[in-house]
Amino acid sequence: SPTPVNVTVTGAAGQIGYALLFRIASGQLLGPDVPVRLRLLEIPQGVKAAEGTAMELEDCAFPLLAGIDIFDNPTDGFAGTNIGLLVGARPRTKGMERGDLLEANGGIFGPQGAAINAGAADDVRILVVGNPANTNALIAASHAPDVPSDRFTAMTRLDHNRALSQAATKAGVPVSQVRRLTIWGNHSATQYPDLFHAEIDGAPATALTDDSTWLTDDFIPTVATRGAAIIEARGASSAASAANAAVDHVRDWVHGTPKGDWTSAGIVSDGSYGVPEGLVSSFPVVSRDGRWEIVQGLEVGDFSRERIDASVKELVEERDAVRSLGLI
Ligand code: NAX
Repeated sequence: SPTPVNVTVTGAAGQIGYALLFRIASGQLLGPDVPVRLRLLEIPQGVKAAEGTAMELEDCAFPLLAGIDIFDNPTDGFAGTNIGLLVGARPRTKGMERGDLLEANGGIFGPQGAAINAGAADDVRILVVGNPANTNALIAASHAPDVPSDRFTAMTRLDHNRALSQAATKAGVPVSQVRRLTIWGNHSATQYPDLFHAEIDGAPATALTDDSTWLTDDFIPTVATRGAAIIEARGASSAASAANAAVDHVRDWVHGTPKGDWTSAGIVSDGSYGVPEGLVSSFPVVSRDGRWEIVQGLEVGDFSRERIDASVKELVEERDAVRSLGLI
């Protein structure tokens, strides 16, 4: 039987972790023929709850689950890891300034990047979910000089899926008929969900883009502030949908994106579309042979340019802030 793939999940005892681990263990991340060995990484206070989750995972008797180990330090948590889902992060609490938030997360993602550099498998792939996801990915990558930077990604797939769903509802079609939309920039309220290259049932989505009032006043803010709307309604932040997006991201990264379509992911910029090289920004991407590639040659009109630039400006500010804090 094939060698199990080592999957490390940080923040394993949190709510996204709870929604994510069962999907990984059931085979939805890597496919029905690939056994997985889970490595749960928590802070010491989270270990007991992670043990409870591990008991439930055992109780599912998943045929593909080859083992579960629980760690409270990144060195052990990332030893031999092939896929790392970096979910645990320091949330923004009341009265916390952005600098404090970036610094607290630098204290998490710097050491995790160093542990990945020191001990992860040669083929390691990292998805950062914990916020601020783009800049946390940048911090982790900068502490892993021996790992190619294209192995560090940040999750904007939930934003992408939210946008697909909103567009499908507006067009009155099943979500499967909406293709080629893009999330640009930062996973934050400045993100830009772009419908100008989108297709509905194989044709340009002009019915949507021509409705500039809907685009500007409804679609873009609905997608960009969906996380807050979920908190308002549910009394807790997105968890199952975030876990689902993480599964989508890694599955596509490993197995490829469907022909004729693309998706969105936060990846290290090569300078495409005027996004400064080295920033972790969301782009339209396809996955081929296990690597993300930015979709090239898309025309970017003034409406889109302005919004991409605004989100990228925020990424530059976050990068400059973590640089001046000595975190990268
Ligand atoms: P929870 O607070 O439920 O769980 C976080 C878990 O991480 C806790 O169990 C905590 O003990 C653990 N943790 C904290 N520091 C750690 C460290 N250094 N090492 C290992 N574990 C650590 O949060 P949850 O709702 O699961 O959300 C997790 C993160 O995802 C948050 O940062 C959140 O903002 C972010 N999100 C990102 C999304 C995205 O689209 N990129 C969407 C969903 C979500 O908001």
